[in-house]
Amino acid sequence: MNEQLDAVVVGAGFGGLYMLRRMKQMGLSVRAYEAGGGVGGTWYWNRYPGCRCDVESLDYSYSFDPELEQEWAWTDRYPSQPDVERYLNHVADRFGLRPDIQFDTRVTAARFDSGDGSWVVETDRGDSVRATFCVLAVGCLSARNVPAFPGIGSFEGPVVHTGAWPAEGVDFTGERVGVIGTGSSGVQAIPLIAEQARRLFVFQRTPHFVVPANNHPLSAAAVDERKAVYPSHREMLREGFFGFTLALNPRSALDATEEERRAVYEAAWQTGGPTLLGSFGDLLTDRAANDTAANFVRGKIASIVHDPKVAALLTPTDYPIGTKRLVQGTGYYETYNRDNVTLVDVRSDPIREITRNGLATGSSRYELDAIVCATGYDAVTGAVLALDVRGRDGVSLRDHWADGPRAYLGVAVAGFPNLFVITGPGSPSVVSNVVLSVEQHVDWIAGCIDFLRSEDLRSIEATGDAESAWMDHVGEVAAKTLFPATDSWYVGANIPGKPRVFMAYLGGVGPYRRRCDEVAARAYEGFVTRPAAEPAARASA
Ligand code: N01
Repeated sequence: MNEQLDAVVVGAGFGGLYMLRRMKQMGLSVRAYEAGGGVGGTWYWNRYPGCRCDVESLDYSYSFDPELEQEWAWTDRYPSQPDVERYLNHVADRFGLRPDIQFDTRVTAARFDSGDGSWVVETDRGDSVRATFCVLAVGCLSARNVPAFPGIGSFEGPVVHTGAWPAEGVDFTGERVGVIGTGSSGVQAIPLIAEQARRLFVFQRTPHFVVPANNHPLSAAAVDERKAVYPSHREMLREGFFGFTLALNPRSALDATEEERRAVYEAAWQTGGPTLLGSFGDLLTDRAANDTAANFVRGKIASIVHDPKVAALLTPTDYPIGTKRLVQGTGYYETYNRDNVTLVDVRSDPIREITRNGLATGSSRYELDAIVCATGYDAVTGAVLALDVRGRDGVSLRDHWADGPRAYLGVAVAGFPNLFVITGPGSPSVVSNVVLSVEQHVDWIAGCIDFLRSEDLRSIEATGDAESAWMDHVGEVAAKTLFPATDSWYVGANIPGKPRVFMAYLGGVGPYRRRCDEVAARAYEGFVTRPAAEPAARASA
């Protein structure tokens, strides 16, 4: 007989830890399974040089406990990977969460048993437990994408993905290193690898727009100032658009003169971070407005990079700025002025194969001692579908999502009773401060479970109609922006064969929260609930 729990939580990153905390507070019997050897999720695996968050520390942290918020001392404007990992370890200990987490254990399958309305959860360690609720807190950017380069297994040196960086580090001293990929991870790692390696070859397929992060130590005064107003600050973020501190100027870029725009963009460049995208109200909705910001950054690239041919290669030309994640860098463009760094354009001359001792493009060969894949993730859905999830009647989630991911409010899936996906497809997740979004989801799920228990209900399930209507809304909102047309991981374009759907909700975290709250206030409108005694039946959809 399998062990019977109230809930299983898959993952012990920001989402899993807080879900575990809430469920323990509610008195549920709960176990979290975590594939890593420690807590942190993304922040456990991404130990590559330069890894740092692109949301500010004072925003990228839990708000659920005022004492935690007051006592924790962030030191930098943007937290480094070790900073965030330390913080999450502190959270796990402070709230006594560790005993309920089984580490080094990957959940392989979650199957709904219609007979007793339980989820049967299985792991790669041979565990098989039953739980009334199953929460997938597997992360939006955790299923690594390692392209199937022919010959990759034959390379004699290390091949390291940025999202699976060895804890002991990698010493590139005196080596010839190839980095494939120039997104957020590559841009952070490249300047530091360049300082250590003898030679660095950067294999770039698509240039990203990179703005300065302008990270710096936080002054004690700045921290105190924020701590003094934390409750109202958090409330403002919750009601806002992105959920992080960003001044959004409503004015159109096209209403400003060239001189005004230049001054605004220059100030944003000096401030660093995402500031540039808040400079005018229509940068992400109007191509002509967007071009003004894109051209400003293009001018910066030309002014920083000495070799005009290299500068041209580094300059994005065929998509609007901000529609791929705006990358924040530190000394990134300057790195290409170093004698030991070579930029290789693998758009015009694609990678043909990895050989025993290097990499071959269509026309050239590069001898390498180590290869770094900064090649990103099968975002939002990859980590969910890595599990064999089966709902009512044995329907697999993979089949349900065959034409693109679908989830009501980004949290619940029709046909999968009592299954919750934290920051799932159709939630603001990856276009927001994900910690804030995680807290919203966890609180909403906890409220939902409370409701079921107080009403003596056994299960809740999104209807197909509610799910479809929500995904239509997500698509309609996205269609009003410049995002969907760009080949980005937001639309799954980086994964061959992945259905093209804009996967995040672009309506803003404030309006999203209100919609979720309304649904709850209307006794979970768009869901079907069933009483404890009645076996789960098909939801009307
Ligand atoms: O991944 P990416 P990432 N041949 O998908 C290239 C968050 N994050 O790990 O653009 C050659 O952005 C690919 O090229 P292309 C953040 O949300 C945050 O860097 O597809 N190249 C691209 O250049 C971010 O957006 C932080 O043409 C190939 C790169 O690999 C998200 O995670 C830090 C290729 C992948 O870029 C993902 O970022 C790190 C191939 N076959 C990550 N396949 C911060 O908070 C892929 N590429 C700062």
